[in-house]
Amino acid sequence: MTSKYFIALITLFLTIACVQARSVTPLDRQWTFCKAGGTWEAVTIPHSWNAADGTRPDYYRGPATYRCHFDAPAAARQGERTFVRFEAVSQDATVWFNGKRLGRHRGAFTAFCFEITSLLRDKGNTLTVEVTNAPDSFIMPLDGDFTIFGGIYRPVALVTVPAVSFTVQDHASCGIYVSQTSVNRDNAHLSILAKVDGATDKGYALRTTVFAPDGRVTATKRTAAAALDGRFLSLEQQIDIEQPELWDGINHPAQHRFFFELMRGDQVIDTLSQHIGLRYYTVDAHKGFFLNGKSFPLRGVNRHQDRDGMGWAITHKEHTEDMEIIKQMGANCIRLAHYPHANDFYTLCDEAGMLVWAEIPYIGHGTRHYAFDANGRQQLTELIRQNYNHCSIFCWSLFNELGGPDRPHELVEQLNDLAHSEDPTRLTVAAANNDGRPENDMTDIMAYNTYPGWYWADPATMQWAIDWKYDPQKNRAIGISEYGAGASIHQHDQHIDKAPKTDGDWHPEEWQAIVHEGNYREIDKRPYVWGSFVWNMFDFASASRHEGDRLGINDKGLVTYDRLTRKDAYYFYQANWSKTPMVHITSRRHTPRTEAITDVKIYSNCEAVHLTVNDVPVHVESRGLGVFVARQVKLRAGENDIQARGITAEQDTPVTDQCKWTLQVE
Ligand code: GCB
Repeated sequence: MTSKYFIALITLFLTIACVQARSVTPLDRQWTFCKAGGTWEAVTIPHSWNAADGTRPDYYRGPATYRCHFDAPAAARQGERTFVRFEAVSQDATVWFNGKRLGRHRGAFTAFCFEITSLLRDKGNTLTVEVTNAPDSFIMPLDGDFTIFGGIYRPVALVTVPAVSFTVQDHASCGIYVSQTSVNRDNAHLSILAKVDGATDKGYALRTTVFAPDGRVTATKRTAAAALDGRFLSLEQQIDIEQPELWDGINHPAQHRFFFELMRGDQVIDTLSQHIGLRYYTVDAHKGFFLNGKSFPLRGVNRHQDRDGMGWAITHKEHTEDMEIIKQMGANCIRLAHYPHANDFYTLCDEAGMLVWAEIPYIGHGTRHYAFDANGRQQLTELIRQNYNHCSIFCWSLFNELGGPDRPHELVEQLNDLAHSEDPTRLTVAAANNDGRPENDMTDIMAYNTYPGWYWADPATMQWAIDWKYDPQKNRAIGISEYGAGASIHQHDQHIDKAPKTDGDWHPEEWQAIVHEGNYREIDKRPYVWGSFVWNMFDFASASRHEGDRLGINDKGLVTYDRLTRKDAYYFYQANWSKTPMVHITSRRHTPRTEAITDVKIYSNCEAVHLTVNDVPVHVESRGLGVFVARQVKLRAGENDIQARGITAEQDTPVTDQCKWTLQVE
C-alpha cells in the first residue's frame, strides 16, 4: 500500500470514528403533557395543545407542562458533551432537567439549546418544559391575523458532540457560517467562519472539502485557527471554487456539498456537512430581480405553517406536501410569513430552488419597552444564525404592517443594522400597508401588502396600488408582498362583479379567481416589481375571524386548509407559471345549477383549448394570461358533460379536464 492510500484510509477511519462521536437522538416519544389544572396525557412531539381548538375564538392561551422520561441513549453515554435542542416551543419555555433549571427561551419560532452533560444519568432522566402561549407584551408578535398555537411543535433532540466541537451554542446555529462574499460564473469566493466550543488553546484547524453537484471534489482547504478569544475559538477561512455550477432557482437548484472537519494535527475532532447552492443576485429598482446575472422576476406565494387538525405541529410529511403543491403551481419564490419557519422547510426550498423571503414576527405594533426590543433583536439574530447557510434565503424581513404611535422606526433602524452586521451578504426588506412612515424607507428593498378588489376598489386598481409606490426617479425597489381574496370551495356565483362583504359569510370561489386575474395582469406588466407574493398559498387558522364558510379561518388560500382542494385561482397561476401542459375547467364544483346559459372559463398554458359540452364543440376565445372563455354556453336539463382539451404544438397527447354540471329545472 502506498503511503498516500494509507493516509487516506487512516483519514477515513478517523472520520468514521468522529462521525460516531457527533450524534443526534430524537426525543419524540415518552412525553406526557398537562394543561394548567388539567390531567396528564401521553403525547408525541411535535405536539400542539391547540390542534383541535385553534380555529375557535376562545382557544386555549395559557400555561402547560411537558415531561419526558428517558434513559440516556448509547451515543450520549459514550459521548463527551450532550445538549438538548428544541427546534421551537410556543412561545415562552422554561426547561428543567433532573430537577435543575436549565434556562428559558422566549419566542415561538426559533431553536434553542441547553447543555445537560453533567446532569445526564444512564437511566431515569426527566426533562420538564413549562410553557405558555399566553399573550405577552414583551415577546414578538403582539399582533397578527393568525392563531398562536401553543406547544412543543417542532422536533426535540439530544445532540452529543466531542469535548471540542463546532459549537451548538451560538444561538443554536450549526456553528459554521458560509458567506457567499463574491460569486459569479467564473468563481465563487466564500468566507467561512467556524466557531468552536471547548478549545483551551488555538491548536486547531478547519479542513473544508467542497463537492460539486456531480460529486467531484472541487475545492479543499485547510486553515489554522488565528486566535482564541471570547467564548469560542473562531476559525476563518477564505475559499474559492472555480467555474462553480450555480444554483439557479427552480431552473437548476444544484447544490454543492461542504464537508467541514475540525482538525487537531492530523486528527479529525468533529465533522459537519452542509448542502449549499452557490448563487448571486441583485435587485434593480427599475428592472426587478436578477438571479446569476439574468432577469428573474420573483413570482410566488406566502405560506403560513399550520395545517387543519394539527395546527403548527406538522412533520416532514406535511412540509413536503406543501412544497410539492407550491412547486406544481410553478411559483419560483416563497415569503415564509410571518415568522421563522422550520429548518426542514428552508431545506426543501434550497432543494426546490425557491427564492425565500425570511421574516421575524414584528407585526402591527410594538411596546418600545427595552424587553420587547431586545426580544426582537434576539429573534432576528436567531433567525439569521440558524438559517445562514440556506441558499434559498435572499432577504431578511424586519416587519409586517407597522402602525401606531410607538415610534417603531427606532427599533427598525436597530434591526436593519443588526441584520447587516450579522449578514453583510443579504438584503433587508419589510412589508408595509401605509405611506409616509420613516420605517418604510429604511430597508434595502421594500414591499407592500395591498388588496385591490378585496378590501378596497376593484382588481384592476392594482395598477394604481403599484404606481403609487413606484417612483421612476427614485432608486427604491418595490415589490408586492401580499395581495389576494377569500374563497370558499362550497360557494359559487357566475355573475359576481364586485367584492362580496369581506367579513361576511359569502365568499364565492369565482371572485377570488377574478381578483387574481385582475391583480396579476397589472403585476405582470410591470417588470420593476421585483417580487410578488400571493396571500396566501393555503387557508390558515385565524381564531378571531368569523367569515366565509368556516369559523376561525382566513380563506385567502389558493388551497384549502386540509390541502385537499386546489381552488380555481391556483390553476390561474399554474397556467401562467408552470411549464407542464395543463388545462383546468373553473367553477367545476358549481353544481347543481339553475341557469341554462353560462360562460365556461378555462385556465390553460396550452396554445389553444378545445371545449365540448355534451360532445358538441363550442367556440373558445383566448383572453391572454392563460384564460380561455366560451361565452353563453347552453346547458341541458339534467347532467351535462363538460370536456376541455389543451393543444400544444409539441404535445402528442393533449392534456384534458372534465367535469359534470347538473342543471335543475323547476
Ligand atoms: C395583511 C396581513 C396578513 C393578513 C392579511 C389578510 O395585510 O399582513 O397577516 O392575514 O392582510 O388576510 O387580511
